[in-house]
Amino acid sequence: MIGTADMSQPIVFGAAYSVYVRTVRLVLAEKNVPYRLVEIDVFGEGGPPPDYLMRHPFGRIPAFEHDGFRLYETDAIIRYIDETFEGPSLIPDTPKARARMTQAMRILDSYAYPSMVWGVYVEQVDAPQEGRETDSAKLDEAIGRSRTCLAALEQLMDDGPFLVGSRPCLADFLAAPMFTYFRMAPQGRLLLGEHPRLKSWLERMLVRPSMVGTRWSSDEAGF
Ligand SMILES: N[C@@H](CCC(=O)N[C@@H](CS)C(=O)NCC(=O)O)C(=O)O
Repeated sequence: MIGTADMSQPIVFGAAYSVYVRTVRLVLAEKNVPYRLVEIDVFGEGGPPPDYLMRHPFGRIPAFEHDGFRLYETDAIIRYIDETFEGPSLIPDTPKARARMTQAMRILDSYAYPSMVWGVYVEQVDAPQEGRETDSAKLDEAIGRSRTCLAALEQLMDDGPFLVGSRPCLADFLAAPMFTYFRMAPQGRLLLGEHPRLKSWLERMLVRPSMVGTRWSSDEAGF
């Protein structure tokens, strides 16, 4: 849900194509919080607009503001949203499940994002579209690392149906945008096919209204 001018509404700074911006928007949508999206393109010529660095000194997206409170780093933003707004909690109830969620989120940030998005999707899909040759050594290495990520996440998932137990949590909304990119790459789709529990998890995630409402590419629809 993207609202119009209400000053108490949270503002998300970023671009719809961004994995991490989408995570913040998913969490807002799941909590049913109206927000404004202010377009910032960090990949445009010249990089992020200079005044954006006041919001995010590292020049990444997203940045966030609510009631004059400014924040960056997706993990901090989504935990703040979960605790501040009403709606279903997206943090598990028990210490063990919370630890598992944090573990999954660190795996996603540290290992899955670089290999599944930058290594597999960007090398196999973006590079040829941009007239650049795929770096096959980089792609091969990323495929190996992606395999490890998939195996680790599927192992944590246990019986599911979500990444940490029976209801969706922050880890699901961090993972879904990354997996959506991964699945758009032929190698990603192939690898996902070897992990049926993660594959059905993604299929369930893709039809959630929050995912449909933040879809940015027609390529992500269809199985
Ligand atoms: N640690 C940051 C990562 C955010 C991030 O890497 N965003 C990407 C877009 S999905 C970005 O801004 N990339 C710009 C760049 O690498 O220069 C967070 O959790 O918010």
